[in-house]
Amino acid sequence: MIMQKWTRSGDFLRFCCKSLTYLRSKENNSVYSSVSGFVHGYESKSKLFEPNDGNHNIELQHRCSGRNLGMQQQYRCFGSSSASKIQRNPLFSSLDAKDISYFKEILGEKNVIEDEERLETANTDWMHKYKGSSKLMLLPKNTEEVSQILQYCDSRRLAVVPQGGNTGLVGGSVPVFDEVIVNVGLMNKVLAFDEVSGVLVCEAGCILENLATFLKPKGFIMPLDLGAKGSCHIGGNVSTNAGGLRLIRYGSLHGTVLGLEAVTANGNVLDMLGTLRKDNTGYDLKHLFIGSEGSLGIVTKVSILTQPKLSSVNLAFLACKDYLCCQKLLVEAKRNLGEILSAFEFLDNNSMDLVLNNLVGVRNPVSSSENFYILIETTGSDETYGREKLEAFLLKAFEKGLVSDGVIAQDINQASSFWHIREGITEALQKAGAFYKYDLSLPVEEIYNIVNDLRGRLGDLANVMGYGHLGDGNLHLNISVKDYNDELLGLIEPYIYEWTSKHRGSISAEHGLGVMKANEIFYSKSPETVALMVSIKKLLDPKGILNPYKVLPRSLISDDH
Ligand code: FAD
Ligand code: 2HG
Ligand code: ZN
Repeated sequence: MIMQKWTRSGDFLRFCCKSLTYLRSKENNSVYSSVSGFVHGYESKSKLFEPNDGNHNIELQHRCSGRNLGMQQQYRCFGSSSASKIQRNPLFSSLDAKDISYFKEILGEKNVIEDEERLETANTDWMHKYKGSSKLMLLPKNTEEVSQILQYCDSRRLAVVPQGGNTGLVGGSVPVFDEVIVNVGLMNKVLAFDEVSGVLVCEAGCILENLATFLKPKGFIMPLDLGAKGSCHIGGNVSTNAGGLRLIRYGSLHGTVLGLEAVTANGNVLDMLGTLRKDNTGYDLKHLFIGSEGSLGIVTKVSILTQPKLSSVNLAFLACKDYLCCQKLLVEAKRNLGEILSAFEFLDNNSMDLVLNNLVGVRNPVSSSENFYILIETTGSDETYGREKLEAFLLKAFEKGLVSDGVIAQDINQASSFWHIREGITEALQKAGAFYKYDLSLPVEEIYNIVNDLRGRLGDLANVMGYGHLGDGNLHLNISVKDYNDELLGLIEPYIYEWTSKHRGSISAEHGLGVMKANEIFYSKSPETVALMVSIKKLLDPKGILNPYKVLPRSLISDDH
């Protein structure tokens, strides 16, 4: 009965289920067609992600218990195997006055930061979980300065943390002890854009959202988009191999980054800034720097393939009664929306409640609460085709009982508000209090089993939630708790890692290993593979000054290194 109405009517989706609306008018098209690159953001984000300019106060919540901020030994905050100690590598030098003078000479006084407030910000990660005690942040303006800094630090054996927008979620972007912070935020120029090929060449410190803004009037979009876009740098994105919301459509940065320039620990500048789609001349070494989290070099320039901004963008917010429906919907979406599918994201009811309870002005777009919610975005070049295709797809999905309720955004504001729910979960967690964060790749059919298993294991002790990039098999498993608690952590780890390993998943789908998971790499990589990684690290950074204690197991790196 309902379906008959639906198929007959021009704005049929409205009748199909109470809250499903489709009201995309001709006038709206022009606004809505400019959605990409904007709609994934939300107005409040500029408040959320302040750059490290030191002009704002972060109220630090000193939640790290058992931590000794002295120079020799520090407890890892909230990481795995609660409070495992990290020893400062005794081979590293400590800063002295001569070092500071040298840096002032090459960078100028104002780009050598010793100010306590600014250092407090730069020493603390976005989650306020990891905190170092660096006494110095350097702000180079160009590659030559980065090279001089590293050459000097290498000769003095001063440890260095490369830092971008400091939005990383595994403690990789802040010092563990007194490492010198090298933040490339002043290296923020677009160097070239080719409107024929769509290749953008820019410095590493460009903020992702600024690049999107630069491209918009030219009719292009960045091939990646993530909630932290208002602060994260393209250099940070490359160094973490960030995934985000568009990976399902445009692939990973291993495909879209065409070239880069990086400076290795001894100050060598590696010019690999090619702009070609195809180049099979020997080993493609740029890939070593994509996802190596600042452990092999500082990325200074990036060449990236951008995508044409297409005119037809539609976003549906759907409710599903169980995980099997989500799974089937994904299979159907890939089969039936294939060429226009640009995002397939999911969140469970616990995540929805968390957002509703902790973010201001958010409401559930569908009328009743359901166990799961899915966001499907389509992007194509033909407005009628895109709209009809999505409508037909949703009609079928309702008929098959895969979707129980849903809404299609009717304008840019509505689309923004839908994305705000999905992108706002990370912020909502932060507001709710303490949390343990995991970022897993798993076969899609296993994704929700781990959430259920963990719920069973933790009972009332915690609020376990699952959300993420379902289209890419990437689960963000977060555990919201009242207070950090070692006993609880003991129930979570290594359980999650073992579970993931048993299902041949990855313990880091997109956030990296940082300091949080450096010692857990074996859950996802074979000993032989890790041994080769260690050899590469030792080859490119023989004194181990770049981002120490991160990425690779400390036992394999420290002593002689
Ligand atoms: P930072 O946090 O400053 O650094 C991250 C790592 O890269 C560190 O190890 C650092 O040493 C290294 N690094 C930074 N710049 C350089 C450089 N120029 N050269 C060498 N090494 C460098 N991540 C995703 O993958 N997908 C998401 O959808 C996503 N969403 C997020 C949403 C929110 C709200 C937040 C807070 C984070 C999110 N992240 C996501 C994580 C984070 O934003 C990304 O990892 C991002 O790519 C980090 O960029 P950044 O410039 O902030 O890097
Ligand atoms: C996202 O997809 C980010 O929203 C953050 O990768 C995930 O909060 C998280 O765990
Ligand atoms: Zn993510």
